[in-house]
Formats: sequence, structure tokens, C-alpha cells
Amino acid sequence: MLDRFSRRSFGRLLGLGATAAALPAEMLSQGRLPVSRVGQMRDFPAGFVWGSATASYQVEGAVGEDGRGPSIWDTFSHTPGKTHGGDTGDVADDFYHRYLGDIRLMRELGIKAFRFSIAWSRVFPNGAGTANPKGFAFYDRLVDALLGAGIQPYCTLYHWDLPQALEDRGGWQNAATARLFADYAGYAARHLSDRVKQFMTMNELSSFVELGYKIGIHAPGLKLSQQQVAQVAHHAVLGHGLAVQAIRANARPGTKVGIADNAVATCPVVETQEHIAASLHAYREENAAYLTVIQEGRYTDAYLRRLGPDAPRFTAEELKAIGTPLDFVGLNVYTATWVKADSSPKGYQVVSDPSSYPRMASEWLKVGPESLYWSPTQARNLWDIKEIYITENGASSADVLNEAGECLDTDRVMYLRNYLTQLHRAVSEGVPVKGYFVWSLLDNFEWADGYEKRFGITYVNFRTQKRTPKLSAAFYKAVIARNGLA
Ligand code: PNW
Repeated sequence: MLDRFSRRSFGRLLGLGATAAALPAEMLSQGRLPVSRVGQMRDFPAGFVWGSATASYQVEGAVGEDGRGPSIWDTFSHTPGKTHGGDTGDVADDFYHRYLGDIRLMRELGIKAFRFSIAWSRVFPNGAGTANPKGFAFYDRLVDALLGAGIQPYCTLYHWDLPQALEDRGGWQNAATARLFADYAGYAARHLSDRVKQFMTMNELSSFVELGYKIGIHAPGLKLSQQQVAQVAHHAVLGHGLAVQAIRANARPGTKVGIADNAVATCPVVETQEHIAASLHAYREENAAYLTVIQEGRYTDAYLRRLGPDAPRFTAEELKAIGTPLDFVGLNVYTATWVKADSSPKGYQVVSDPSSYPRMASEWLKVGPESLYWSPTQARNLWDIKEIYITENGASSADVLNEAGECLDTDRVMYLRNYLTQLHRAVSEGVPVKGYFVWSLLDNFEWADGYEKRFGITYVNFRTQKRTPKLSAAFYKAVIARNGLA
């Protein structure tokens, strides 16, 4: 390109004009650069909630302290061959002891909200019965410290660390787990809702159901039949619905209840009417076992037809509980699922991506910024949702510290900038997204990938526990400070 065009005409090609291409450096550094020359400002609405997210087993460590009972992730990660290099969450980020320092870190970045999860087995070491106040006290301290730092706590009640005692009685294969989850959720809401105003019942239902009970690469590591998996999924959404009711019954007025779901983010291959319509239809069907039944209180006909004799067994009363209306919907968005219209009875086709499709450091993490436009947009268009949060978005990168001790994760910055640009597009069209939580504040225990995959905007040396904010942290800090993208 530059062989054939001089620098100046290259600038013109970009629509900058000759002057813009030759702008003096001091104009840039003094901030006197006319905004029109570099494109539009992308402001978010006032009060937009910029947050960061973590989960109990991924950061806390302290697995044997203050009466915590074992969870399925203790068992699974200590089973040889299940995680990368045999990594476990025994220590992780030692967040249980270092949370005050990590809150300072958030403050420095200007982060307004922190999404954390409660380890069920700290509160009920056997999953049920008598509570363990010493274990619960950690979350009291955490919430108080967050509020003291001006950071709003957003609490997830289940981020995959089921008490082992419940797995021993069938785990999510057993409907009793759904009811015990609601008991625990009610307890947590009763004790925290004087200070925590937003609760999410569960994180990513399809991930823990399918990775844990169907593919077996996450705890509890089972490979069940299609019928059994459909039943596990049903118990998961039932647990969610019963927990919503239990939270409402126990929480102070004004407490909001939602979910953090990784709805399949169907995006049109080309933004034309036919593909957009197909991708909207696909959003409803691809999420039939989770977000759709939660929003509609019924399984779609196509879902029940597709499963036939393997469809879950359910009662009308259960469906009613599952469909209990939510105050907000949280969406975890990482990748795009490309959909095209076709003439099959389904009316759409999920496209398989070419092998050259760009990915981040995790094999599954295909880059698709449009997902952050389409996922909340489809959810709003289907169900007229009034309040949406992006409860997770982020990326793994092959992070290293350079000789100067910095982590210059330019690829993560590129990822975040492009995704946030698409989120801005949704917000500016009136899609009611109220906040965004970057995954994650810290590098942490990335489940089966152990410590090998890093998702933090803060680099963690797992030997010394030293924290080093990455370039992406500086990027995020700038986004928060100007409440938008430049
Ligand atoms: C989410 N996939 O998990 C979880 O909520 C986090 O705990 C996790 O650390 C984060 O995303 C990054 O992985 C996912 O295979 C796990 O598509 C797997 C997938 C997506 C999300």
C-alpha cells in the first residue's frame, strides 16, 4: 500500500485530509486536536456502571479456612489429569487474605462495581443444615470494604462451586439441589441485602451443565446421556427460579435479582433483514433450555420436539417458578455465533467458522465484537427486557512481563476496544444496558486451564502474589474516566 501511496495521500485515503495526516505532535499531546478529525466521541450514558468480575473458587484460595466445606472443584482439581498441570484453587489469588489490596487496585482504576461470588460451602459446609457464620463473615467484610471504597457489590450466588456433600447426593441430577440452593440464596439475601442491592442467582448455566455433566471437562466431570443432561439443565433453571423467589422473600425492599447467563450470542452473518430475522429466531431457539425458558416460563416447541423422548420431565408449577420475572438480565459475552438465513424447516443455519478465524489465547475464544451489540439487542427485542448488564466480557492473552516489568497486552486492548465500540452502538440505539463488568480484575484459576490462561487486566505472579496492572488496565481506567471511548 505505502509503496503506491505517499504518506499524505494515504491520509487522504483514510478521509483525514492532508492537514490531519500532518498534524503536529504537540497538538495531540495538549489535547487540542479537533475532535472531528479523529472521529466521534463515544460517550456512555451518565451513571453507566463500569465494573470488574471474579468468582469465589477462581480467586479466593483459603480452601481449608474458617470451616469451609469442600466443593466439587476441590475434588475435581485434585483428581490427576483433570486440570492443566494439576493446578488447583488451593491458593489461587489468595483473595481471601488480600481483598483489601485488590479493592485498592480497583479504586485506582476508578472501578465503580465489583461482581464477586459466594462460595456456597463456606456458608453451608455440607450444602444445607446449619450455617457457618465464620465462613459467611468473609463476605460481610468484603462487602463492607467495597462500600467503604465507594464500589458497589454485585453478588453471584452460584459460580459453579457446588458443595461436594450435595454432589454426593446426585448434585444437579437431583431436584433436591435446586431447593437447597434456594434455601442458601435466601439466607445470603437475608444477611447481605441491607448492603448488597444486586444479586445474581447463577453464573453461566449452560457452562456448568454441559461442561460438567455432558462433556465432563469441568467438575463434577460426568458424561451423562442426553436425557440426563436435559434433566440436569432443568434442575439448574429450576434452582435459579426458586432462588429468585427465595431472595425476594428474604431481601430488603429495593433489592434487585437477576442472573449472569452466557446466552449464545447469535449474530447475523451479514446485516440484512433476512439474516437479522434468522439470528433473532436463532437466539430464542439456541437458548431454549436456559434464558428462553427463564424469560417465557415454557420450553419452546422446537426444543421439546428436538429432544423427543429425551426431553426433561417437568411440572407446570416448576415452569412457573422458572419463569419468575427478573429485575435485570446479566449477559456474559465472549464470542459471536454467526447465523445465516436458510430454507430449512428451522429457518436458520449456524455457520461453522473457517480455520483462519481469529482467536485469543483460549482455543474457544473466537473474536466477535459484534456479539456485544447483538446479544443484548436480541434479548431486548425478544423479551422487552428493561435492564441489562454485561456481567462478563474479556479475553485471554499470552501475557508476559517485559524487562521493564510491564505487561503490554495490546491484543487484549484491541479486543476490549472493539467489543466496547459495539456495546456503545447498542446503548446509543436505546438498548437498556446499564453496566459492563470486565472479566477479570485479576489473572486467576481458569478452571480446567488452570493458571495457564490469563484473563486479568491485572497480571498476577502466582509464586509471589504480586499484582501488576496491564496495559488493558490503563485502557479500562481511561474508558471509565471519560465514561466512553475516544
Ligand atoms: C466464563 N466456552 O467461562 C466464566 O464465567 C468464568 O468463570 C471464566 O473464567 C470466564 O468465562 C473465562 O473463561 C466460560 O467454552 C468458560 O465457551 C467456557 C466458555 C465460555 C465461558
